[in-house]
Amino acid sequence: MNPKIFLMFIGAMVLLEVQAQHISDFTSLPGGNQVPEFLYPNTHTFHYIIQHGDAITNGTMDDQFDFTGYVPIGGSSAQGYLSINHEKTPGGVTIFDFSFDQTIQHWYDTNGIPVDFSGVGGTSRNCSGAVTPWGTIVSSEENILGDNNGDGYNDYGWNVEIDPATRQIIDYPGGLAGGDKIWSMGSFRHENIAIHPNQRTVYQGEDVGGGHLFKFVSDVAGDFSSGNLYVYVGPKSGNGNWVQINNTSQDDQNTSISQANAVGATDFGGGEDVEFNVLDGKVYFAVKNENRVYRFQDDSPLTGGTVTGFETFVGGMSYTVETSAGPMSVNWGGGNDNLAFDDLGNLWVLQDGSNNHIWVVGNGHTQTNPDVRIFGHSPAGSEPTGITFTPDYKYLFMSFQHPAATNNATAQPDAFQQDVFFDKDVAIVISRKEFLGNCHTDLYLHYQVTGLENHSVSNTITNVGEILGGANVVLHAGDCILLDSGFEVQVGGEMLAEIQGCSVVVP
Ligand SMILES: [Ca+2]
Ligand SMILES: [Ca+2]
Ligand SMILES: [Ca+2]
Ligand SMILES: [Ca+2]
Repeated sequence: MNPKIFLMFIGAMVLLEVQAQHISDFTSLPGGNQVPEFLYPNTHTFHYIIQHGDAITNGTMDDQFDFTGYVPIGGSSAQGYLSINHEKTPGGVTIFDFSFDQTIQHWYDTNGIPVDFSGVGGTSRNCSGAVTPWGTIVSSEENILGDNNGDGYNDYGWNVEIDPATRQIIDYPGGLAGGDKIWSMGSFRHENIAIHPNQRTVYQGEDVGGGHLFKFVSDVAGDFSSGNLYVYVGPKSGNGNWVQINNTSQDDQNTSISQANAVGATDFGGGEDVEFNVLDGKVYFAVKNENRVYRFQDDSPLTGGTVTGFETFVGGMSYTVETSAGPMSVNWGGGNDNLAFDDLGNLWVLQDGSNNHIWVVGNGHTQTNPDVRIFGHSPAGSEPTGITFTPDYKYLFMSFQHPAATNNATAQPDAFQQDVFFDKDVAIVISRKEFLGNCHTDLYLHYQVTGLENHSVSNTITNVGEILGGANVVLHAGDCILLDSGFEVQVGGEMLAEIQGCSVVVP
């Protein structure tokens, strides 16, 4: 058979094999103290996106990276925007056009532009946030300040919605002219929002000691300009209620905290991310100073109603993680912060505190039958922040906030062999090796054709393109196999190599 065709078959096998690999397929790292390097599984790789001080359009990239949101265009996993929060005062958000080159498996960020918040008096401590199903970004202010600028609204303490294409904040009817914060969701130290699939219900935690858990239900799907606001009243184990508070007038919107206290809202020790799990229909809520992630069922998402089954999902204890060197007991520690579900229902938990691990809690985990692994260790001095995925869940976007300047002694090569120093705020993309940087390991392919046993011709591929001829072929870093559509194995061809992830084992 045509050697070129046969190698295309092997290429097809690579694709088939890698499709079976999910970003959550990895062996747990051991627990441990932070080191200057970013530690992650050897099945995965990362690629540098942008660091504090890098040039962007009309200036340089600000620091204190927090929510790192990929906004797909039309559901694409290759074309979108990347939005990075700056958790500082004055705060900020920088948004990039962001696209993926399939041939060399490389993400490109261009047109980095800071959002102009001057029309709403600026922002403070843009912490976590959300990507909406309708393609906007919500950035959450983790600070509150009264109305010093005299526009009638507290100066800080709101969510704000941004169109990533224009880098403009959304202007709702009423409110301020030219752009608003999301006044109807109330004023407090916001961490993020979690949006129910009904596109009306939003859950939001308050990041302060004695903070509360809120639910907002918009009047119209995909439109945050008006709706009802509720706060959770009940135990942290068992059943409770949503109690409505006022959010119509400016005074209502400025006084969410005092209203919540007046109705006996439940206090939490620092509410961090909330996420909705589409697989079980439950809401998950990280509380950093209680060292755990809770979950509960919201019985009536479109009204107030009741909450049932409030319980600790994960945290507050030690877990046995199965590392390549055997089992190891690791304490969950404090500071569970940002959350994200992948499409298999695994909960990714970023830890701001203790050893600043990136945890993955398996779908089906319970406290009596745990399924907990450690995906990564954030570099010394930093906390991991983010995170979001592409819609195909092959790529994870995140940042490291405030790494130690002394990490500059150690370079780590990324998927494109670029030396990265984790010594200042940085955003990265993480993936399995086969999906990023074009498998930067050499591949050795061997095949046999009936009647032409043991071809001894070898061929080295030096450029991206089709493989022409040769029985033994070595692919080097940066090489690429292009497959013809509709390719099939021809009579006489026999497969003698086994594909394992990014490498090929010759029997
Ligand atoms: Ca104001
Ligand atoms: Ca307005
Ligand atoms: Ca926070
Ligand atoms: Ca946070």
